[in-house]
Amino acid sequence: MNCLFCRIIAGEIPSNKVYEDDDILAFRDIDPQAPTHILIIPKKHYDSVIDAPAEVVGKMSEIAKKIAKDKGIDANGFRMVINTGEDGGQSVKHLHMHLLGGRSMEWPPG
Ligand code: DGP
Repeated sequence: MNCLFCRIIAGEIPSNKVYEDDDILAFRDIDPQAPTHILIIPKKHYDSVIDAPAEVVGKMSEIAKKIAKDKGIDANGFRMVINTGEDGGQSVKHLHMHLLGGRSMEWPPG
């Protein structure tokens, strides 16, 4: 298995888990870009959002909202980001959603 996130799901690589069910795992990003930076991933491997069914992306969104509430970043606001492909800045080729919060971010301006 050479997919990094599949190895995290399998427990071969440790992670700081914040949520897990039969379909979804969420864990803290190793290189946080905000005070709260959590990755939400499906346990079934999809290279990117292009390959994933709507139900999977929908469930990831619901879990992200739940975690945002649990972590107390819902009141001030947060971001849910899915980087896709080369130009989208996707470095790990296993679908993942970034949940970022805890301070305002610089983009978009204003
Ligand atoms: P992206 O650039 O959208 O593909 O985001 C990949 C993220 O994965 C990036 O923010 C750093 C994170 N990451 C990479 N390797 C590991 C790891 O081994 N453990 C954890 N927790 N996060 C990782």
